[in-house]
Amino acid sequence: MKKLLTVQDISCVGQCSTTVALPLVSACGVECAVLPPAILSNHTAAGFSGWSFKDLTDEMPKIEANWVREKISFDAIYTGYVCESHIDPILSIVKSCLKPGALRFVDPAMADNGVLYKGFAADFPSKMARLIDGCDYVLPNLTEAALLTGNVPFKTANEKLIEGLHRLGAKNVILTGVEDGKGGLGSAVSDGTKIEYDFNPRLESMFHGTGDVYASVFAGAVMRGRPALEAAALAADIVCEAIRKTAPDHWYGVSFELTIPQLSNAFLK
Ligand code: PXL
Repeated sequence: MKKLLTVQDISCVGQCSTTVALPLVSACGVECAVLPPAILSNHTAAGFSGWSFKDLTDEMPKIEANWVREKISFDAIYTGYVCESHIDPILSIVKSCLKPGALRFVDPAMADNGVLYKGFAADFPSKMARLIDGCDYVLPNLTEAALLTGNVPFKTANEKLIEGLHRLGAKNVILTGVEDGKGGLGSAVSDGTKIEYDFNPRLESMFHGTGDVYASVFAGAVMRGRPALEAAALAADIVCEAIRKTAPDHWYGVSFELTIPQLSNAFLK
């Protein structure tokens, strides 16, 4: 079994970040170790009026030192929602705890719908870019891609965003939220030589946490040997199914839990 380390917060309530990654990566048949660099009472997106935040930056080098002493190493690292103070400790773990040839997945979870999430300074995208340099897969939405590549205000062609992300040092770019002009919504998958697309019919409802579901399934599927476009298509199918299974009055996340049988079935053969 492959062993992946995910580094993103624990939002105790909210169906996002670590509480999504751990079950979904596991459902793919990949061992999922976690390093939460902060614990929040709940996520910071619309609906909640506030949150508690316990930063764990100081713990990160201690955890790393123990892993080094125990000779613990990983086949992949998958980072999600993190803060500026977490970036140097993560880069240190990348150096000390990854096996040769290990994969680096970066979901630059920091913005959506044209704005940075609450709490991030305007220059945060340039800090997040440090994680992208040398990564194997970056999975931004359109807003994150525009902020990372300096292409605001958000009217740039997808191809230019993708080119900018490769220039930041990503080997493969999975750009989400791409439209096909015919009512379809999906992702563009680029390996730097060609761009392929995966589309699904657009679902009208918008839910928080779908980016985390997408990135978790994508990382799990790639670790199980799926080519990037196939992993992207599976991730999108699981997101769509999670949205369909979420009750209309459930407002803070998607019921991804109900897709776990479908996800694990995809890895039976
Ligand atoms: O889903 C991304 C995410 C993760 N963690 C926290 C968040 C968000 C998005 O708002 O607030 C704490």
